[in-house]
Amino acid sequence: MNQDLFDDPAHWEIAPGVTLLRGFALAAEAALLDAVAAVTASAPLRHMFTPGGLKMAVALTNCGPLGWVSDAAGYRYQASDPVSGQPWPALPAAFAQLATQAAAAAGFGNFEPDACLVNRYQAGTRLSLHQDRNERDFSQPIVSVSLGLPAVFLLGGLQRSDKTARLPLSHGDVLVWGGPSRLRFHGVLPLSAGTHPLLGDQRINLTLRRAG
Ligand code: MD3
Ligand code: FE
Repeated sequence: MNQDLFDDPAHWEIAPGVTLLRGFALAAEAALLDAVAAVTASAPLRHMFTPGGLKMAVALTNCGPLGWVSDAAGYRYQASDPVSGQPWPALPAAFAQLATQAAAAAGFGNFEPDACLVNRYQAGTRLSLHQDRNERDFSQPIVSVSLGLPAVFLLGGLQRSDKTARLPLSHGDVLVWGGPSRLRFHGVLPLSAGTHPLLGDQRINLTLRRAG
C-alpha cells in the first residue's frame, strides 16, 4: 500500500498499477451527471445476455466510437448500438477530459479513450468476478468513475482463484487500472439499498477505455 503519490492522501496506489483518486470526479459532478442523462436518453440502459444465455444483472449502455456488447455470439466492442442500429452517442467532453486527467494523475500520459461503458446497479445488483480482456492493447489503462450509491469493489489477482480484497467506493471516486494490474480479476458485491441525493436508488459506473 503506497500512499506517497503526490503526498496527497486522496491519491493512493493501492496495488501496483492501481491508483485510487478519492473524490476526483466531484469537481465535474454536474457536467458528468448531465452527460449521463443525455447518453442514456439516446442509448437507453438495457440488460444484455451472456454468451451462455444468462441475463446480466447490471444494466448498461455505451458512448464513444466503440461500445462493449454481449450476446449469444460473445463479448466484443462494436461501433453501433444493437438496439437501434445507430452509432453509440458521442463521448461527452466531460468524460474524455476526466479520464485523461485521471490517467495522467496516475502516471499514464496521453490516455485518449475511444469507449465508455456505462453500468447501472440497483439494490441487489452484483457483478461477478471477471477479467476485462476484449480491448486490443492491454498497455492502455482503464479509468473507472463511481457515481451515486456506494458499492464494495472486489479486487482479485491474475488467477480467478486468487484471494480478493474489498474496496469501498463512493460517489466521485475515480480508479485507474493499468500496468501489472490491468488483467486482474475484479467484481462488485451486491449493491445495498439506499437513496443518493442526486442519483436516487442507483449506482452508475463509467469505465473509460481504449478498446480499438
Ligand atoms: C480492474 N465494472 O465494466 S469498474 C466492468 O463498478 C467492470 O461497474 C465495475 O468491472 C463497475 O468491466 C468495476 C473498475 C474496474 C474496471 C476495469 C478493470 C476494475 C478493473 C480492469 C482490470 C482490473
Ligand atoms: Fe470489468
